[in-house]
Amino acid sequence: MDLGAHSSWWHSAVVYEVYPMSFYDADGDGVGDLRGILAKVDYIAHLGVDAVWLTPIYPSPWADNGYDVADYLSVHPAFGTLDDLYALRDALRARGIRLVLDLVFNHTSDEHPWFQAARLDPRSPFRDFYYFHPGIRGEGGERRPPNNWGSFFGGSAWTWDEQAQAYYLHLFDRKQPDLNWDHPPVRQALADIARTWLVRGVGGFRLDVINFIGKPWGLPDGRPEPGSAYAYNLDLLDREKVERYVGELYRAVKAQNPEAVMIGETPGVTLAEALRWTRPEAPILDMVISFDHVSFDGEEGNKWRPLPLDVGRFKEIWTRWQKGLSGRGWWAPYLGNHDQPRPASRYVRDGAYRAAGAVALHVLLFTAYGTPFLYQGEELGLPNAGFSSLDDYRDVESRNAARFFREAGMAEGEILALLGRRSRDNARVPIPWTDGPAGGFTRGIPWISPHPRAEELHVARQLADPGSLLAATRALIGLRRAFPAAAYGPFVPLEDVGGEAPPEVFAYLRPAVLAERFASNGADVGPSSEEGERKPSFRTSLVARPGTLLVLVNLSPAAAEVFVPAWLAAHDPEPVFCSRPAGGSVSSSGVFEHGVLWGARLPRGSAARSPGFCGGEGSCEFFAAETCLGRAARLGRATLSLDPYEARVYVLGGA
Ligand code: ISL
Repeated sequence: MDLGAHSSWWHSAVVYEVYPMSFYDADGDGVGDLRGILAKVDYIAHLGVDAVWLTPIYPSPWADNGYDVADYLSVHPAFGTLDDLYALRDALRARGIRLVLDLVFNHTSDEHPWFQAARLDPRSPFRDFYYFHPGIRGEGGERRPPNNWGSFFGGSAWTWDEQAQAYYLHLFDRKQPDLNWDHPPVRQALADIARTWLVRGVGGFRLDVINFIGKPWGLPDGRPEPGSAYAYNLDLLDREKVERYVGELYRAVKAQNPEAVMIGETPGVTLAEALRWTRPEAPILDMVISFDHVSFDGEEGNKWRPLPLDVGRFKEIWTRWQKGLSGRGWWAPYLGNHDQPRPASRYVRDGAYRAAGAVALHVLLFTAYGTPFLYQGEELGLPNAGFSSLDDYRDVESRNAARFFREAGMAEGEILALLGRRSRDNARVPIPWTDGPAGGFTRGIPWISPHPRAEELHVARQLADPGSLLAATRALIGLRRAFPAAAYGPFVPLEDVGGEAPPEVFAYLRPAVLAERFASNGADVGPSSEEGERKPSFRTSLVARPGTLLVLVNLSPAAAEVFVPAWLAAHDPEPVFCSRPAGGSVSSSGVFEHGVLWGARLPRGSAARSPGFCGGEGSCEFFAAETCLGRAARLGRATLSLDPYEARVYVLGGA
């Protein structure tokens, strides 16, 4: 599908996030490495993804698993060499997959030569690369940090440095001093680094916490978090600076390679900002990674005060972003990553339905507007690792939090339960490849305990099982390819065209109308008002072109009824994907778990862009679980009932 002037490869892409420490260890030292990823490149290609985002692979003291960079242009020896990275780049490229690197430009490591020089000498040209401050005097004359900002990893965001005889700012760990983007040489140096990587043939960048670079002038106090001395208010950030500085970097990168993608990780970003920052006519980013849908299940957004899962709220947020960005901006939909709990644990309320729930979540992800991001292990449906001992946790955030909770008098069992739900390590344990020791991840001792359910959910087993989540994930990525409306079509909730769905059922259309309008008039596409959406002319335009999708996903452990308006049902929608729980079994770990029955029917020729997707055959009668597809075929009725965690995708107007 042609997006004209605004068309770019990432609009139809799926990105796979690889966390190198935990992907595959080729040299047996217990830490994953680049040659390990290289060894698994066919596995990545087999998923059908278009790009691999590697989290930081640079030299680093690993205070924050590599997000504390000591040298932006080299490779950490534990990961390999620059040549290993080039070999990986080439192997991916040979399979049509681009390599995206993580640029951590809000801060460096305190072991970066810039910071080393800056802290030693107030006259160093690098002093202004950071935020140094003499501090202020408290009421008793004692020295205090210049403001009340807290570090996201605990305590004050300011640390007194004896060598520098000054405080320095770090929004994250004390070993991650923030860079001062107001200082032009900083912006120059960072742009040079990005350009060097472009020359080295990478396909683009994921920009870590890139909106955090907009520190407000004067570094004013913020509103302290309830019950805390510290402020974390992201609304303090200076949006004007973000636009100016990030826009500058964006243009520098695009001037060198317009094909390079710029993905902004932007905690706290609002929908209005996302629209502004990714508008096709004057973007500063190609897409944003937003946080509303991963912060709604903590009290006041605090991850350590988890709330029971409210699927209705999740649906509201997801729908607001999908609908709000449709045709006007671009999003990076995701359900999990290396910072978040596993989606199969977080969004599936009833553990007995984990398998069906994981497929349902992937239907949401791969029929979402934007560029879906899949994090390693999600294709296996791995739940949270949830260690049984606090000593097993490695993450700086988790360890600091555990210390804080212990000091506050929380019982050990409670802390374990909290970390089991929220720790970033839940998603950072090694990928289980086989049922061998350490899940076949390493022949050495893994740097972090392996997944407790490795034996059950490992790759080899799922590769051999056409009914596995891995197979379903591949089919859904293939489906997204076969029906471009899944990527470009506006997101139209069924309610907007006269249908009805209960709060825990996602029901929406992805009409095949957007692409031309996106191309001809990037800023103004999609339905203009809800009233307009109910008009017959709008309805006609929804289904006028072949390839419009109707998606129904029940994300609750109860059966649900969906009302499909008669005019829509009259278009005789044909099921192309369906899934639902099937029977029940007791897993090897003793957990009762429903199996999942799923089926996909993709059009002929859709394998073309996804080598190997249909086992090399031209047609994509891929995996026909006829009972599932046959049952889903009965859409003639206005009201249909969905099983718990059942998901269906229909195509209207012919495939
Ligand atoms: O992990 C989080 C909360 O537990 C997030 O708030 C996280 O800090 C935020 O998403 C920013 O993440 C990125 O920058 C951090 C790094 O620790 C994360 O791994 C990275 O993804 C600092 O570089």
